[in-house]
Amino acid sequence: MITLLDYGAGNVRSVRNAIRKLGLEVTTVQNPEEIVTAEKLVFPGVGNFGVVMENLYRDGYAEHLIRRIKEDKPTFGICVALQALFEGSEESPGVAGLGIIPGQIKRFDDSVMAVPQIGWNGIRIEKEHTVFNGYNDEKLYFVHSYCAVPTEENRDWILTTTDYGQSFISSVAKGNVLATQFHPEKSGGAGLRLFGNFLKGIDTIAVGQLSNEKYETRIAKRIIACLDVRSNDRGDLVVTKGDQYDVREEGEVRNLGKPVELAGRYYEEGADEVTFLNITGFRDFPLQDQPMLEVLRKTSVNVFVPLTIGGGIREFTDSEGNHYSALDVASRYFRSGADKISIGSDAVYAVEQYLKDKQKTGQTAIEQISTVYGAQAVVISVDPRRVYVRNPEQTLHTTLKTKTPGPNGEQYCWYQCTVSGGREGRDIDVVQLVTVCEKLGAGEVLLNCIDKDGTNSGFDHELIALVKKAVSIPVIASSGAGSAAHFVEVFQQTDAEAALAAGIFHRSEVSISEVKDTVAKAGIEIR
Ligand code: 1PR
Repeated sequence: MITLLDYGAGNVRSVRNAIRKLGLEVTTVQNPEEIVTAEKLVFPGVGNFGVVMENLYRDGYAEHLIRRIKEDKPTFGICVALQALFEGSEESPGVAGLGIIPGQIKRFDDSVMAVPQIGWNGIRIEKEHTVFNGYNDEKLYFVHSYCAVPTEENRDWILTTTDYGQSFISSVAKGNVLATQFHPEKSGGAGLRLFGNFLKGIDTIAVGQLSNEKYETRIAKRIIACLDVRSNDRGDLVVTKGDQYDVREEGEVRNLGKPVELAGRYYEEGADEVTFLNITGFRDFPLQDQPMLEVLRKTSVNVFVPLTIGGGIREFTDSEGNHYSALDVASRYFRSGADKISIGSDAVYAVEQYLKDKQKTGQTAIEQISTVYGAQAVVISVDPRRVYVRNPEQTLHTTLKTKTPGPNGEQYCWYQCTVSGGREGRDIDVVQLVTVCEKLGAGEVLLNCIDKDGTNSGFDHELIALVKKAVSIPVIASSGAGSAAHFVEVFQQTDAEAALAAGIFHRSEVSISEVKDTVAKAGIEIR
């Protein structure tokens, strides 16, 4: 029996599902004393260091955790739980950590790499441990902006280190206590094996091999499968796909499959992440009949890679006058199995307001959600469309000189942001949108392109390069993939951290494993 400490931290459902998948039973801590008495405790942590610590102190958990760890009882900490073992964090100055391991948690340097680190990276094993039994140098999933730095004082705790612009501590262990910065419950088969080794306490002589000191770990480019979901005219929830956002064919909504089944297939094929976009979420309130919550709950039972959900993340008042903040809506998604939420239309409105007032309000969905769950949990989904101009002076917006001239031979274009699934163009450009969203606390950009969507003609490299230059958060290239070679091109010609596709995967034209093989053969780091 595994005991889970659930104090309202992010996606605890996935941790619970992973434990069950390993054939173990799981119970949840009901009162603080159980933290000390539990046979094996899993201590997950997602989000902001200060919020996590506040919850631990508020519920009287902190002192019991310290006691448990000092008594060397089997404990597995995940992500911010690793950070909580240290004395404090730059993320929340003045908030004390549990103070078990010497040192402060520091922010990654965003002049070197995109921050947060989001994706699959390797580990360098610094001391032998049975948890690595059967571990085969696979990459594991990380998502964080802050990290623990190796020092002389904490050396006896270091189990693995990882490189991301610098070397950081990717797991710690002493006696029966172990904590990982990566998410075993989101790291596919490799993560489950590692998690199982600890939780089942396999009595094994085989321990993980120490890594060669010179071995450098490298983050992989991610390949993401995207499922645009909506109800068809018969009321069934289906995966659909548009051509330049038009999802109807002969009047009917295209039906390319069932969301949970397709997500399962992509996981098996090696997708690094799965994204669901509720494409009518801007007009229907997604918590009304809860279909997307159900999709997440069911998907997360068998899919152990990160899940992102978008569509309809905004505040809402229903017909009975019940008010839901964007944070309420996002929280429901996180608790149903989402690791990240993605905001489309509401981000555009928030940026318009910011450009008008020239100041933050603290009230936007981006700010509210990233304050509680961390920037890494907030993705901005951008739906831009090209607007061609003869010369840059014709507009106040940021233009670029394009290699694909407009219908009347125009050499320049800017990218207009849209809302409501591309139906309405607004007077802001993509550079304004992403730079302000980053300031407000977004942690990643999902960069669609209406002109390219469903065309199979390759990604819009000019757009991607423009956005990459404007922000230091990771960028997911999206729209237009028509072959495995297009993924190679986008990674060779831009610095995008990830590439996403929909149509080619749904129509089984190219499999995810084929894409990954092709990208790997081109010498690009891949999982
Ligand atoms: O505005 O916060 O409610 O979010 C709505 C979300 O739904 C946004 O993320 C928006 O991108 C998405 N959306 C709305 N309408 C559509 C539509 O297609 N009619 N889908 C839509 C966006 C674009 C991508 C697609 C890639 C790759 N689809 O997600 O998956 O373009 O496609 P491809 O590989 O087939 O070219 P809100």
